[in-house]
Amino acid sequence: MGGRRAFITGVTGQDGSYLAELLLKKGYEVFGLVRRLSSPNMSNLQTVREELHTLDGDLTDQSSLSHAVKLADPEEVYNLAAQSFVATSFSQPVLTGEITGLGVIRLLEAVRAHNPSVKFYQASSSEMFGHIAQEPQDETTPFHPRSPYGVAKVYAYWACVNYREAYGLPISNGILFNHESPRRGLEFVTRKISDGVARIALGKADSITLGNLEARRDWGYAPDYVDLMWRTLQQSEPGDFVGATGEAHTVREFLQEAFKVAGIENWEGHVKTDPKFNRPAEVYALRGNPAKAKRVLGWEPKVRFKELVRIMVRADLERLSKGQSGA
Ligand code: NAP
Ligand code: G4F
Repeated sequence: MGGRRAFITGVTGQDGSYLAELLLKKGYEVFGLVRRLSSPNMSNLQTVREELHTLDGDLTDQSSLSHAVKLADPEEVYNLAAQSFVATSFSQPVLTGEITGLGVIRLLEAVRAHNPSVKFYQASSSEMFGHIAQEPQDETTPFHPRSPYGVAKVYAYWACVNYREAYGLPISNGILFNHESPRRGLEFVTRKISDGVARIALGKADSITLGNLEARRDWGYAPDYVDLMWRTLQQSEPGDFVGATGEAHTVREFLQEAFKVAGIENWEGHVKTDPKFNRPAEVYALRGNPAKAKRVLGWEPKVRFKELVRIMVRADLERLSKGQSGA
């Protein structure tokens, strides 16, 4: 008690849970927004349950956000909540716009009314680059989103820039490239692969079915990226920062490496493809240039591709061999 106060939306998600751990270790008092679900989803918060203050609320409900911000009375706000799965944004585009786009304006309004000096971090995304205009992408690369999710993130990004310019609020965007971990949702491709490969290795499944194996991503490790978020809000001036490894690999390469970690040869026989996993518009390749984050924030990702794959496959092997089926 008595340390700096931070408020995290999306605290039950991958990044929110790692960020809560990081801030608690730094001595912050941490408040996390949790929405009501029919089955509570607190599995990522096992390490912080005792210390974390949870507050009820939802990014689609203005009054709950205003109330939560007032109760938390934070110096730093990290807006990580979103409908974050690109494929679902095609089947639920309006909901995605409500949460991932308009939800940000609702939270900005709650913060502006409560205390305009609060430092605000927005979880912007490399999905905004979409149909890429240059390689690698940095803070100056134009946006061309390819999904309702990407469109909503562009709206949210510009809302943050606009509130910074219009009202002088200390708002920053982290434009983060894909980052993964054993806490990644099972529907995202890296976790679908690490979970699938572990099941095959343990004799619980025979194959994995995927979409586009040639898609290329700049994959990093989530705990490295929450450190970037914190560093961003320690600056005296707000700004926008790309977080990336600078290295890109295909889904096929991720598969190859994951089967290697599990000691399985002839991996192609265990992989099927189904066009139902293809997207109406695909982001074929993303690779970031994190030079500004390195120069200004002193940030560099520690975990690289092969180690990331090893961490994820080993974690799923361990979880499944203990007979735990959930994430
Ligand atoms: P995630 O695991 O999907 O977590 C999303 C969080 O948002 C969950 O806590 C979820 O709560 C919450 N949420 C969803 N709808 C909500 C609503 N209506 N009201 C309040 N909370 C709501 O995502 P992540 O990977 O940690 O990513 C964190 C943020 O960074 C997201 O904004 C994502 O779009 C962005 N981002 C992620 C990456 C990446 O590679 N991971 C890269 C760039 C940007 P429930 O648990 O209740 O569902
Ligand atoms: O793992 P993905 O679903 O992640 P995606 O679409 O890159 O989005 C993630 O990263 C963004 C940052 O750029 C975040 F903003 C966003 O919130 C999310 O965290 O898919 C990665 C690639 C895609 O090209 C997809 O088409 O993998 C390809 N893929 C191939 N087969 C598949 C599959 N993706 C999924 N989810 N499932 C498949 O079976």
